[in-house]
Amino acid sequence: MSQDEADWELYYWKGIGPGRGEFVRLVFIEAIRMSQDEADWELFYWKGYGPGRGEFVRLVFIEAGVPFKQMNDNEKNRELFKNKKLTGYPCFAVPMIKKGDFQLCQTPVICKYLGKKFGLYPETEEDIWHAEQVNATVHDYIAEGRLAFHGIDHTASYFGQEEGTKPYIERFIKTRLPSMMETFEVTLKANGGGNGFLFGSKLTYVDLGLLHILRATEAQFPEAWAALDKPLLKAFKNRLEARPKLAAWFKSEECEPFSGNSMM
Ligand SMILES: N[C@@H](CCC(=O)N[C@@H](CS)C(=O)NCC(=O)O)C(=O)O
Repeated sequence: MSQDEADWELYYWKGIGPGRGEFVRLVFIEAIRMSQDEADWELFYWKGYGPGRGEFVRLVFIEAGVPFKQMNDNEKNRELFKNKKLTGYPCFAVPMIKKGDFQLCQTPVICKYLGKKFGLYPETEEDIWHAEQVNATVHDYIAEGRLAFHGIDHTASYFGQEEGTKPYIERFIKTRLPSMMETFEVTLKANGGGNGFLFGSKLTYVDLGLLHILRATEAQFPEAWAALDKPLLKAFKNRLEARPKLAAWFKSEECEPFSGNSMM
């Protein structure tokens, strides 16, 4: 162990009050807090299977301009999550974010947490709760869409159930897709006519979630998307995709193309 890595020791009296030792203790305590704050954000997710649920989280980091490290070694993640070798606070599945000792999973919860932390968050009490509501609907949509591609066995790969799951995909395209898109269209419209963001006059983590499912829908169901008469949603998607940090990300090599077999 190098000298730098050795544990610091503080020699002081005990039992006669904090004394001058307290000056030193406070410096250590604040330094530890700061080093936690400055620790890198890490995002645990799969690599090579498409943007997946990880993309909801990436878009929040990217729009906020906050650097993050992609922990996307599939073998290591399999060991941690499938073989249950993860230490620290229990997390069921990726995506998971980690900073210092803090780790958190469940995509809608992660996005809300980061949105609040990075200022991509509504301003009023009512908007905060409506944002929560719309965020839940966004994640219902992606979960139902994904399920349609796994109609026979939702824990197995799409490959192996391509034929059997076709009716579920057809039903999703005919029923849930238009119904939920209509809900998103009118939700957008409810905020001053629908030419800005979902809530108030600032972008939030929910706008980014909606952007992702619109992109996933277009990629997965190009015909249904083209036929969809939802002018506000389509303009919203174009507007958000053109934001400089997001546009740069979508063009980058690191941004994975949609897999085409589960909206992911
Ligand atoms: N409800 C969770 C679902 C997480 C989830 O299903 N993650 C997928 C990747 S998108 C996974 O790796 N699942 C492994 C498993 O369910 O064991 C969320 O929104 O984060």
